[in-house]
Amino acid sequence: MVRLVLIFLATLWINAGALAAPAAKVLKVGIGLNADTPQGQGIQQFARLVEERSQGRIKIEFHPGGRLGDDVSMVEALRAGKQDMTCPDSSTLARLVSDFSAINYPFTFLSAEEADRILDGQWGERLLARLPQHGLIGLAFWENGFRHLTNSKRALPTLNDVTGIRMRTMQNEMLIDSFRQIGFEPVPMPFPKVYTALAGKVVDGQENPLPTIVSSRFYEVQPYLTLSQHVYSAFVLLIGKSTWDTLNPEDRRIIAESGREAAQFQRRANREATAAALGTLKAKGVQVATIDVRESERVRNRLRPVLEQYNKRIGESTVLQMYVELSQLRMERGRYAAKPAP
Ligand code: KDG
Repeated sequence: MVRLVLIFLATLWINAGALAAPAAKVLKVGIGLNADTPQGQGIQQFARLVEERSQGRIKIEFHPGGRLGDDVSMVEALRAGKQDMTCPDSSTLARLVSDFSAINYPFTFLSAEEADRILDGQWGERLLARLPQHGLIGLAFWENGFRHLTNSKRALPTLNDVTGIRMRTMQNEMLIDSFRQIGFEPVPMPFPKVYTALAGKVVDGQENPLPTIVSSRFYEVQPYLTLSQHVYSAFVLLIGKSTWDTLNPEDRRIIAESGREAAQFQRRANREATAAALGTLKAKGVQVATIDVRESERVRNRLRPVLEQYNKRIGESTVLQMYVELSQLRMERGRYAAKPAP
């Protein structure tokens, strides 16, 4: 009798296990910046949306601060199926699809509104559509922001004499060649190594959006800030294609929709952080110089030979289409967008 009761209880236990919800699918997400930055806040918003909409079927395991590697190595980890998601600067995707360099063309976007319209429109969609053949799914463009220069050697109110300044750059050939053309000594380097390189005087300067200069505490080792707004940088929220292919259509829809919705949240957070960052940097004692519109135009003309070379490498139709859409946008507004305060 006892034996029968035990068998009955064991059957109940096994059936209960079989009826229990299947284990959640865990997506491992790594980024280069800290959790409390707009990029990190965007990932946490994305995680909230995904976990809520999938009713817990999908969980996001978040690794900020470069813990899983730098932008280049994390993109390769997605392609190899060793990591599920990341959010690199778009410039690091140019090694796979050269067209991505066009986003970082110096002095191209005059406002965040222009960037949003181009990146969220057909032009940006066509760029993201080039990623699956490289093992990546681009879910949405997020915002890294307008980039400004810092250095530890001297104030730079113009860029007409930057001889001898070793400038850390992102690992993107167009940017490396552009900084060399301006007169810097470009030093391409993964982001997680930048603070130590600045502190150790391995490089003299770096360039990043103001929220990053604050959140990565570059002001501790960079007394001079030049408000140059020389490049607009976008992030791309990516999921590895091998991960994407394991998801059912409903979960793909949830991931894609949440990535696009979190883009709006992240851009707002980045613009709020940008508005606050300059005051913070001044309060930290950073000496601020501003590149004026005439100087921007002078540098832009000086970069023309480099960009003409990249137009050919990227494909002139991609670059031409970007400028056509920008001109249409500017005509719609009846004016060239004024250069916004950083
Ligand atoms: O993960 C994103 C970061 O690596 C970001 O800071 C990239 O702007 C960037 C840089 O300068 O490397």
